[in-house]
Amino acid sequence: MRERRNSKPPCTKRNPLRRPPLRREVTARTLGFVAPLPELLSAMRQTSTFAFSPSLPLLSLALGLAACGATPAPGPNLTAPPSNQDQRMEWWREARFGMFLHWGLYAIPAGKWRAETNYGEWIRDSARIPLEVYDEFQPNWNPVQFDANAWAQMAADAGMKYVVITSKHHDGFCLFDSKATTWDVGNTPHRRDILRELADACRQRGIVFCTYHSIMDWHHPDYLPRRPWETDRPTAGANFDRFERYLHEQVTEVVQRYQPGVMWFDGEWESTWNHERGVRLFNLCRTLAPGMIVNNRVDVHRGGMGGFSAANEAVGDFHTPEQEIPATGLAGVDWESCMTMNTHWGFNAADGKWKSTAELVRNLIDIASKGGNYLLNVGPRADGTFPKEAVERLAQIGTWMQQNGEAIHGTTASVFDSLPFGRCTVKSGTTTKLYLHVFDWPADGKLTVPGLGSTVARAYLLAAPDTALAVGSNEAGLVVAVPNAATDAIATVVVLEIEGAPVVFRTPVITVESDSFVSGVDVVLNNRSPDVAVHYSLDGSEPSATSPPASGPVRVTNSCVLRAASVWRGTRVSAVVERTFTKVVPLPPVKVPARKEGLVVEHFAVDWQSIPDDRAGLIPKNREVVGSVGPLKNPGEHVAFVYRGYLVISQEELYRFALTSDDGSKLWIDGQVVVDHDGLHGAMTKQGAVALAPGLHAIEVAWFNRTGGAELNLQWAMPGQAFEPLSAAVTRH
Ligand code: H79
Repeated sequence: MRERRNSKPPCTKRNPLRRPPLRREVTARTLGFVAPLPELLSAMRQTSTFAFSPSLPLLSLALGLAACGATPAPGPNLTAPPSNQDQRMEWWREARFGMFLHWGLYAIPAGKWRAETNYGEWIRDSARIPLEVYDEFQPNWNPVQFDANAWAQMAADAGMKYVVITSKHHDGFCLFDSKATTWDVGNTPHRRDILRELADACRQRGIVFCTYHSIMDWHHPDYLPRRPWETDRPTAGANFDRFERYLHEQVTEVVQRYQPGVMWFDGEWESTWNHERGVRLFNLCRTLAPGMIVNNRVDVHRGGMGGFSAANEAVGDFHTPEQEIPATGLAGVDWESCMTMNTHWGFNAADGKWKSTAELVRNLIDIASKGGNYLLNVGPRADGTFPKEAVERLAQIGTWMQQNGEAIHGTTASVFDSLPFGRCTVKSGTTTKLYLHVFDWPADGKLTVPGLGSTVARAYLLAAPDTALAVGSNEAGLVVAVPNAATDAIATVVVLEIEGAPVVFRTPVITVESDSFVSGVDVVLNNRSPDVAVHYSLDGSEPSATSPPASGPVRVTNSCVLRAASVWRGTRVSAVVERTFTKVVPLPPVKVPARKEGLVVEHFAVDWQSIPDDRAGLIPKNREVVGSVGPLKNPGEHVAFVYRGYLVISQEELYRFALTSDDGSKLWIDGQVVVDHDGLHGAMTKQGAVALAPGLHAIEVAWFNRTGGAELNLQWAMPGQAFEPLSAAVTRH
């Protein structure tokens, strides 16, 4: 439904990542520590000086050392009962900043194959390197300069609180010595267990060690599909169920041996992966380590690189926008933007397009100000060193973080919709701290903060907390007297301390199921700020302090333009928002004789990229009667389904429809397009609405899948009610 915040009115469906955690039987296994004791003891030996370290709550807990008086800092407690999502996410939300590490055999060609120099971790696929040729990299894996302590120290010095490393990327090669394959570091001249060394080095520095594990696997014989160009790799005998067992076995190895704080899946979009397999893998993770965080790519519902599909049943703990920062964050869910430092994930020797330190730090600030995490990538060289450009940038980021880390770690999203000079992060408590990250320093020494009603108890530069700054106000807002020059060219942080929750003059947000209605519609007006009221008008007049206040949902029963603004102490303090509401006349029923229950669905073998207007002449290869539109079971590729029949309407109302599909789909009622969700895309949901009079109404749904993941689901809802699938009882043919 909502691909992004601010797109459509929020639907009434539950947010996928806000769903109550899966309830599973609590057994000794789910609560017990899953690593065998010898491993634990060896971990203890290797980190014995850290027995009291706050970075080891897991060990402390498992071995009963908590009684020694150490207060554990936030960190994953992987054995914690799974019930509390806030508890599970606590360390991760505090962290805000982590390091992504893409390292594997692809670092050896360093992006170059024949004349091309633009490859990365996808090199085997992009350069079409046959398996037996790619296999030749394995004996050449010998990163003699690999120093896990140096890596972990660079992450720590940059202010990063977690590290996510590729236990396996799409090429299938494992950075740990797996019992399930020889396609791993254990079978190289180097032999050292990269993950073990890095996990230990991270824990010694209070960094949470995490792993990236690709579902897609271009090496395992049972993985399907093959790359389209791999015509000489036979698929006969390949068994994807057996691959799934291999995947589970390896994930179990990784979790039990290295106890990652996050399991970061990827490569989930091919046709063989589906929601059921995603749920099984997710449940495996929850069983192995109930406190471990799992990203949304375990399931098939990410809905494009932005990753914000509202599929009801999707599992996963956080969303994963890739190479982008969502314009206004992702409302109401945990999210992390992963981004490269240059333009490649894996090491590419020819890539000179490095982002500046200023851009990287401002990305971190921007993301934190929107309530997300920043996972910044490094692609180490084959010899085990970081590219010098990465080393420099990490050190420079560290310099900024050393001074300003307080304004990032443990903060939450800005309370302002936008600020003219930069960004804001927040630390709440009895005293709330607003961290103003100033990108554009005011030349006149006056920093204006529009829209803040709170009284500021104290203002200061984070770099000079002992010098109080004078605070005044003018008609534009609050004004802080700041030095004439910024202390930091990247971002200078000004701190405002205020008592209690901040009073902010935000423009009201209108939340409503639909802009059209039959009998009436409830409109929620909210400016998300305490002490500031929302006043509205329905007659086109300018809303002011004398207009009625919205103390609850406003019921609209006639066509009108609703206008609303925030009012504080008798004065309008925000811009006006408006929305047009239309009373619609329901479509009359169609006159057809009595019918049998269900819809007719016809299956076609076609190669659509969009739904053609002329579908009448197509010859179906199959036809059946069904009670609902989706879900589908292994529908295959290059297929289209067309559903036709009638809907039984018993109540005159506005009916909302939510159409989820991968690829495109379209819904017509009585010949009118109600949801146009056409085109090639991943699993996403789109809504539409239509007013219907009692009786029968013609319904048609067309859907197609070209290649890859396939999904279709149609749900409908009456005003104020939850979406539900169609059923045989309300369909006819
Ligand atoms: O590991 C790095 C990349 O190698 C990996 N993700 C990061 C963290 C990556 N794999 N593929 N891609 C990035 C790009 C893939 C894009 C697409 Fe799709 C896959 C386009 C169509 C299928 C996923 C599903 C994105 C849109 C729909």
